[in-house]
Amino acid sequence: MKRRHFIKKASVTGLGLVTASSTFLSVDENQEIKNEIAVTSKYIKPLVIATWKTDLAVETAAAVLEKGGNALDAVEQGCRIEEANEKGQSVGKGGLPDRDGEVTLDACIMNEKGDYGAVLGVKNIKHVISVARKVMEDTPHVMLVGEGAENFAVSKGFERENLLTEAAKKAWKKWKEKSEYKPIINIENHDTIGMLAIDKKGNISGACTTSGLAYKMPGRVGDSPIIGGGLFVDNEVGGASATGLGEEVLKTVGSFLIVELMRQGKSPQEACEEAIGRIVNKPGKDFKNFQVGYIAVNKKGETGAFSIHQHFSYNLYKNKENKNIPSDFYNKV
Ligand code: SD4
Repeated sequence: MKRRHFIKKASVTGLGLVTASSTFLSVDENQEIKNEIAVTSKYIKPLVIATWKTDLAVETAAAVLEKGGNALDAVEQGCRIEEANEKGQSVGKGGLPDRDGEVTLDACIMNEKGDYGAVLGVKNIKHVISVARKVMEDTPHVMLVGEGAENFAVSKGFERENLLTEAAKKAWKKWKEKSEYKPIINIENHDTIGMLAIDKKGNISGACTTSGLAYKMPGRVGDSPIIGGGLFVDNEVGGASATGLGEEVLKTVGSFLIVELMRQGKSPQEACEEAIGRIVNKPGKDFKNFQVGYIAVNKKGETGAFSIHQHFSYNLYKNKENKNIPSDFYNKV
């Protein structure tokens, strides 16, 4: 395959260039491609990137941006789609409950000024991403937890509702027969949405919302609502978001790490790969049974994604096209 032809194919199919290029090309050719990509990385704003197959959420966020809306509104509106989707078992209504059968939600949001708001372990309120935004905008705090967060939401006009759907209850009852707690790669972890957007003015915001790990211990909180863990945005540099086993993301402060690596000059792809490396290269770390996936975008609109195992994917809206793209991954054996 001619090199130019190959570049075209990689971008058309959306294959991770790093996988593709390192499979077929020599080191020098890789460098040439990187240079070429850097030169041709001009894109038409806006841009949206989100974890997993989240076509409608990304389309919704993109529609906000195309109408001239700001990145913060876009990520909030996009995440609300997944929170309302009862089929998604890791976010909002329909999310799988904790060991005791209680659905508890975590969410956070960051704007282009570096402001942050989060809610942790919230029951009975579906649109926790919007509650997180209210924490950011209407309180002097950054995090509210449990009952305090729920009461705050109600005081702001959010309605209480039962988040445990029949399908989720059935799955929980089945799980209770054995009550085995094991994080399962890509099964219980396939819906948490982390979303990053760049609006027409070039400002970046991000949001992340989840019901956390299925059948978690009551009170357990993962990375998703924690600044620098499940999400980090710096409008000068870019943003990153995480999905998967939150404990591993938190121990490496994954999203903050990615943004800082980009600040030091790494591309979003290189930064995501290094952040996964920090997890899998720990001495004695057995990463076979858990998944972590990252997405990132920089100020230039270049994006990256990387996971430990296969089958992580992300949606990217760029140059007016919304595509679901398989992520490159570490564990090739
Ligand atoms: C957590 N990172 O609570 C979340 C789980 C997740 O899709 O990503 N689920 O650890």
